[in-house]
Amino acid sequence: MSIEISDHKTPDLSESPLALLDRYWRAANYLSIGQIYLLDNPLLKAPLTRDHVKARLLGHWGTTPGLNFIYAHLNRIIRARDADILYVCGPGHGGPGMVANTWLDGSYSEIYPAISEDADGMRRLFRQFSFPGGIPSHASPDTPGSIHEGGELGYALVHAYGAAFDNPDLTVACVVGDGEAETGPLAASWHSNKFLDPVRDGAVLPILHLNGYKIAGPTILGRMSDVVLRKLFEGYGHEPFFVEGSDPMDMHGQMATTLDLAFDRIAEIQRTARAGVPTATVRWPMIILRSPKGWTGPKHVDGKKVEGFWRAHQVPIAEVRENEAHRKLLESWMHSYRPEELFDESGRLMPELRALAPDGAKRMGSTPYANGGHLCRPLIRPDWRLHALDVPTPGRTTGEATRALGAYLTDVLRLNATAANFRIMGPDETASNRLDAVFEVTDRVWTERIEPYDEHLARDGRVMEVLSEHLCQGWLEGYVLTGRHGLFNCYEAFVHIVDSMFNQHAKWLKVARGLGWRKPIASFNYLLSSHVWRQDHNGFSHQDPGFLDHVVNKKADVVRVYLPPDANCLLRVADHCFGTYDRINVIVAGKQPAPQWLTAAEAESHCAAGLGIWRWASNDGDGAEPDVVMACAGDVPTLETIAAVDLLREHLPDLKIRVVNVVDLMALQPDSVHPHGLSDADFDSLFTRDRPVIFAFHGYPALIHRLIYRRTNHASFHVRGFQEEGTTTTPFDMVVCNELDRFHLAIEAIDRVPGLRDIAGYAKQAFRDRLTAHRAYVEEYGEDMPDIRDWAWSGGR
Ligand SMILES: Cc1ncc(C[n+]2csc(CCOP(=O)(O)OP(=O)(O)O)c2C)c(N)n1
Ligand SMILES: [Mg+2]
Repeated sequence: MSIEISDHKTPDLSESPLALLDRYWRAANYLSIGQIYLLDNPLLKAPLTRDHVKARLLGHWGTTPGLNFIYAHLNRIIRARDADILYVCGPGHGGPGMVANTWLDGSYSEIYPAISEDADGMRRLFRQFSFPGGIPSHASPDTPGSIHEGGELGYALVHAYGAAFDNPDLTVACVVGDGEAETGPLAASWHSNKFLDPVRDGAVLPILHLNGYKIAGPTILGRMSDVVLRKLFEGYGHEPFFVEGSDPMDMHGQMATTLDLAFDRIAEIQRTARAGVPTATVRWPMIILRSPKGWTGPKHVDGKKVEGFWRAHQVPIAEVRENEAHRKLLESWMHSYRPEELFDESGRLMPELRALAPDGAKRMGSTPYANGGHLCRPLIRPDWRLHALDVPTPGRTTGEATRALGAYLTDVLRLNATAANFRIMGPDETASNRLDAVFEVTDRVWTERIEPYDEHLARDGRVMEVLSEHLCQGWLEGYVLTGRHGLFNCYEAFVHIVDSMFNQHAKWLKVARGLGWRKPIASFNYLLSSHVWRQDHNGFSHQDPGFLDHVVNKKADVVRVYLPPDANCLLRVADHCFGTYDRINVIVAGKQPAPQWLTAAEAESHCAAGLGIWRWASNDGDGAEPDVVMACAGDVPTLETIAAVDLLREHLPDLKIRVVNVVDLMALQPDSVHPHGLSDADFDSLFTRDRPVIFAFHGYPALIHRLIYRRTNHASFHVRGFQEEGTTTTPFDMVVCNELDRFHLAIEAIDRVPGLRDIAGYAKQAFRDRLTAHRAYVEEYGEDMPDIRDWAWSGGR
């Protein structure tokens, strides 16, 4: 077994600025290693013993020295230029580096006073890392200065751009791992620069961390020559600057010069653009930092290459407790940073090093941009009732729910134009989802060439359309995390593309909510339109309501799911969502002309309750229990339910029917599980304790069972929803294919109400006949039967 430690050139202690900066970097590296390894003896004043070392060695060294190098140099830039910089750390597994740096600049101890700026604080800092009861190993919400956990790789650059939009004074320094750069979302993210307006937005400085390796192999970009890399990134619209090597002092020199150049370029681009000088396509600078993975760590361990290789990725010397030789090697590695030159007797950072870090809110660990709630101004919301549709009688007028929302959003954009804190993201579907009224007051952001015949494209638009759900999601995450508001409108089926990003944002919110120092941020709002039931142009590939199943896995505190049955309910729900914080709101609403049910006043009370009996559609109002509850959630299931009730009331006038509509899906869960949940008593009052409930649901039926399985009447719930049957067919045929249509619902009611089956044979047969007629008609004429197309609720209010 053998080990070699990298040579550190001893800087001349008469100390040039860069030699001082090198010392600062060594301090961050020392603290990073301490976090991975040590329980005690933080300053190594005593010989390192077994008991000083953690039993389980967890963390990532390989990326960390590079992250620390960048951090130290950004500190210099902030001081020199009084810059506002947010550090987004793509390889978030380098958490020890982020934590070390925020401890060095004092931010950490201000937030967590127990981790004080002395030897005892350093001991606690080391101990807590990746330790039960302590902090996680990544740049998680616990980490000051972070808006980006970086656990699931791929989203660094898109978060950085989201943060930079509408923040003209901010520069986001975004470190992208070269492995991370192989992910789909990151690969798409390079195009974000086409959506950045140098006049009203801040800047993003991508720093590609080309340490050559991932966990266990080389990276694609790492093996490309500089010539090829330059072409690649020029193609993406960047001007790449290379910083390459391993000699620390040489690298400090290169990095300082290059960062100065990059910040000069950014300033020049912004100055020119803000002075109104027309510019050709802007070429934003970026840095390609080619440095060894595990830089300054052991070169070889047990004869195997570590520094400059993937073996440096996690814990480079593994058997430190059991193997005394390994322990000695760790000790000499840590001593190679010469802690006595970095920290005074009491464990405080030497004052000349502390002076290198910025002060107050300029510190990257304390910037308010990384704690967006501090900057968040409530969205000014118009009165949604101004956009409400007139509904004199339920089910007799038609309207397009999302079109009404578009008009409301237009007002939102107008009212918040000065605050410049609201954006709408979507993969090319704003108009298709019928939100196009917004183009009366804004445009799509576009900084590329604009042709005279193009429509609604402008550098300063507030609608962001790119055919990448990853970018839409990530931009909006970055935007709300830095204190703004927005809406992501998406086809329902394709929002699955960001399942995983949704997960990560939900996890972030869950943890952030438990940290008193993180201020609430605006909720992330989804509008899922072009939903499963009305994919008239597209068919099976576009028919999938499963995002809801995915969403409800997450902590009840964080997620809300709304299924407004008509336009007025959609307006009320959306308006509510825009006033909420620290949540993910998912709204599913159709864009097609559909019957309208509730007046604005009715929508207000119905949506406030989350669910309720629709008295006008029910006939059990005489105090007796109903024979059957017809329940529904979602616009199309609501239509089919009301139509089924119409049929049942016509054919079986003595049947006592109660109609319950559910807008807020989470209300179905018990109040012990979800804050919006109904008490068991209230649930039983609505759905009865033992009457059959025919539930027509927008999504997969199992989800309803999952939400209500603890309820008294669960055994009597018969849920119909999407059965994975789909194609390009008529709207009514879609529901028939999935047995969610009015006839199947009515037949189910007959089958489930005790005694009814025996006396309702004629009605049942009539309904079956209609289904047979439907099949023949659609296959003959390619559209729904006239009595289906023209159906309207025959009752009143
Ligand atoms: C999406 C995703 N896939 C896989 C992983 C597992 N993983 C963690 S680190 C890593 C390698 C990262 O390499 P790179 O981005 O080059 O980071 P660095 O070399 O700076 O550590 C992988 C694959 C992950 N975190 N996220
Ligand atoms: Mg790498």
